[in-house]
Amino acid sequence: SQTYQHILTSRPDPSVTLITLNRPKALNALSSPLFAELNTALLAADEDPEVGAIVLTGSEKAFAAGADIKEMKDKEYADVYKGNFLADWTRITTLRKPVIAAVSGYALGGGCELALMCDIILASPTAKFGQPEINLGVIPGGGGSQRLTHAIGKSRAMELVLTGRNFSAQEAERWGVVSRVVGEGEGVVVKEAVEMARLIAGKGRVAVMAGKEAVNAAYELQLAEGLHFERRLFHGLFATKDQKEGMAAFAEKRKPAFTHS
Ligand code: CO8
Repeated sequence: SQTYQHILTSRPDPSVTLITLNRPKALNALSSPLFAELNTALLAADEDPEVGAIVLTGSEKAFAAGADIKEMKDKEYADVYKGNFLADWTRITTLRKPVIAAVSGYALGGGCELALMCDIILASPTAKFGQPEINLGVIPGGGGSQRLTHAIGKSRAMELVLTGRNFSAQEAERWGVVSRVVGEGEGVVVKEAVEMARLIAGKGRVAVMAGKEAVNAAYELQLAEGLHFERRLFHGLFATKDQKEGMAAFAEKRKPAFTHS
């Protein structure tokens, strides 16, 4: 398997890829070299037929403390515009398989935005989210003004983006940013995220992909179009072996053996 400098990859279960951001000295600050590796690892996991779900995590101290400020500080407008800076930092949103973020410690700026790009966020009680870009004379550049506003509403998003204050795991749970806060303890959030990934990977993968597509459509489409899209995906699943197996297994009072086809 490939070796990386800024991330670690492992297979805690044959059906799950775990990607760990690994720049401990910089609190996992997100740099261009890190994203190049992250994108390679994400794409490899998305294409691996053995893998059904992906977990993205950082360290106990930091999921990621934002984009690498030292890499950014001397950039000029013409550089970032011509080079389309950040354009390839959203590759994770194009994956077909579910990605679960397991967040401990700081998830600030681009770190918060990267978590928001994932399909599900689980948080440790130590998680600290925030969009502190305003303190650096800029604004969020990776969806913080958009995905966060969708998640928590205008007034809260406005407060966070304009004051730059952090918000706690408990606030994130109350506001629906995270699906839940797990129990205390080192490694607990990663363990729970891997367990959830394993559970999802055991479902029919065609249905899982369709479910992800359908929920994501709720962010892009008007209600009538979204409902229509969902209905068509639902109809389409009757062409799969997994639908026949899933419903036959229920009728026969046994566990389904999905073949992802
Ligand atoms: N960039 C570069 N280096 C960083 C970053 C960062 N974002 N965060 C921390 N580091 C480095 C520190 O410089 C320090 O390095 P050194 O030891 O060489 O001085 C090391 O990590 C440890 O950090 P601290 O000593 O500061 O640790 P503390 O525990 O005292 O503080 C904090 C932790 C509060 C998290 C603090 O490090 C901090 O405020 N970091 C910056 C947070 C921030 O402003 N983030 C937003 C960055 S801008 C951004 O993210 C734009 C997003 C663009 C879109 C991205 C799309 C995915």
